[in-house]
Amino acid sequence: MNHIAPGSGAGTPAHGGDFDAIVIGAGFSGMYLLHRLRDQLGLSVRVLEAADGVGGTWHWNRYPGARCDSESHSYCYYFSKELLEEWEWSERYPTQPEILRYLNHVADRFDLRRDIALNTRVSAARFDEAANLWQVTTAEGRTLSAPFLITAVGCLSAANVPKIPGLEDFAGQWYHTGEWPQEGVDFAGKRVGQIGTGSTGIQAVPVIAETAGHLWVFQRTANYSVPAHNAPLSPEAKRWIREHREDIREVMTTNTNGHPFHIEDRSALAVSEEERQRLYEQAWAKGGLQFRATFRDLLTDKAANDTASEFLRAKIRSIVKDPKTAAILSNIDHPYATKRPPIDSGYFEAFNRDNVTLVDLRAAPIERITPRGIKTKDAEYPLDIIVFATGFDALTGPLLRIDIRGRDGRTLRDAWEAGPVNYLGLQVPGFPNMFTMTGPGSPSVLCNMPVAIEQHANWIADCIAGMRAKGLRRIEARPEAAQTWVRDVNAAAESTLLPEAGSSWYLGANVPGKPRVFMPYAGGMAQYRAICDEVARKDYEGFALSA
Ligand code: NA7
Repeated sequence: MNHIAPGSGAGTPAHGGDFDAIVIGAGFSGMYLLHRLRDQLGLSVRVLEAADGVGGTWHWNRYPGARCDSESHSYCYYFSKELLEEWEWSERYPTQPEILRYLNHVADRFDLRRDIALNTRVSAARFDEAANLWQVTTAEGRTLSAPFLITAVGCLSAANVPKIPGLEDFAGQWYHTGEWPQEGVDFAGKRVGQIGTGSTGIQAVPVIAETAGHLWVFQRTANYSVPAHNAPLSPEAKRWIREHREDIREVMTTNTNGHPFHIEDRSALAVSEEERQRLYEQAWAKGGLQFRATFRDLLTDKAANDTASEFLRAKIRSIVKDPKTAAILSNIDHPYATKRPPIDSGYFEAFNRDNVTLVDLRAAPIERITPRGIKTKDAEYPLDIIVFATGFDALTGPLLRIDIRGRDGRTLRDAWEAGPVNYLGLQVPGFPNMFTMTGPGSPSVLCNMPVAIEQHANWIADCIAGMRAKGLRRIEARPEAAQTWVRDVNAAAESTLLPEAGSSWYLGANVPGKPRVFMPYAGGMAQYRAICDEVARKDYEGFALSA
């Protein structure tokens, strides 16, 4: 069936375009948008997806140990009571295969597939001002049009493979964790080198170590990690979740980070040393991202943060038996949680295995990749497989790799030359009727993603519905509103310790040449939600609307 042609929507659109809306991406965002716009607003919608299946991030990230760091009962849609009731998660943190099964279930449950064109990569999108239509071109050269274009391309979907000289000559196999082969990779008995110790690398190490002959972990920046304490959900836990859905939703949609827990309203500096250690031990035993919530000022007060950072460094030293390895792993150059804090299942413990060796790239950087393996300043490591757990060109990358052109042919790349400029993280001035889901300038990656996604999709759908009701055809962020918002985004970041992590992908620092701008909105999801609601209530203040 050719899913790309107009078909199953609500009849021929009156505006002359092929569809009422085109959505790029069929992950959590794109699928909910499709349901919201098609089934609740009655629009004709086409979702274009590069992969051969739905799932977005969870389609691509199949690396060993891939698992979500949000707890399963919070990492799902809440828009449908029936969906919530019929799906039961099996573990505290969902594995990639389980999330993918869930998203496929959603696709079937809401009959989404008939409006999703798979294997369809969008290469360009151009706004035709006279026709008031977005012309969207696919990699195969087909063009589709619609008045509304919504990018649901994900925040972490443009893989970052560092340009290390010699990679093309490597005689073994190499893989990026975010573009993992569907058939998997057999590490049994192999000499494996993994570059990168972010959330992904920290998940992958213990699993790769189980079968690899030997694993060398190439660490540039040491990282904190808190145990996930993952386990199957007990029948009692499942029942509790079933019985408290509304309470869980309430917490997730009213707190700063979209997770099902509140940040404790106490300062790390207001309790005794003994009490602080007790609370940290308690949080460590509980595990997970919630560790951050032990005190309210861990991300705003350096002295408070130091207490958590030191506690976590001491934990590394107590777990890792070889003192030299422990020293390199705990020599961390940034305050805890100023980079995205990983959680793990046996990461530091893996360095106690005979077949795992840490390589300190700070002491001896990688010089090149040779046909045999990785050569650092000190030594050459012969390898059969290299795993790049080197992250993503985050937030702006997935948008900028599409040739997006707004009014007067201006490219998004040009508009964002000095860093992303937009209003509420939702619209870029000069790019009318284009909405970005969980892009830069929105809480996105600082929030539990499905919560951020439902808020965005609902706001966008309500906006489009309101426009249609009033006979309005165009909405565009005003440049002055965007300038103010960019200042607000910067001010929100500056009021935290987040910009202190020099190598953070939040700042774009992991991609050479990328403008160093703190990209997500750090003012918290609750505040962001309130701002968006207020803008809508004031007839979309800051946007220009026209017929
Ligand atoms: P991250 O968090 O960006 O981590 C990437 C890791 O790769 C990090 O340790 C980097 O070190 C390292 N890296 C990147 N380029 C190089 C080069 N050239 N040489 C050596 N090491 C390098 O990506 P993840 O995939 O782990 O996590 C992304 C998000 O996915 C995560 O935060 C969750 O939100 C889910 P660096 O720190 O830059 O020195």
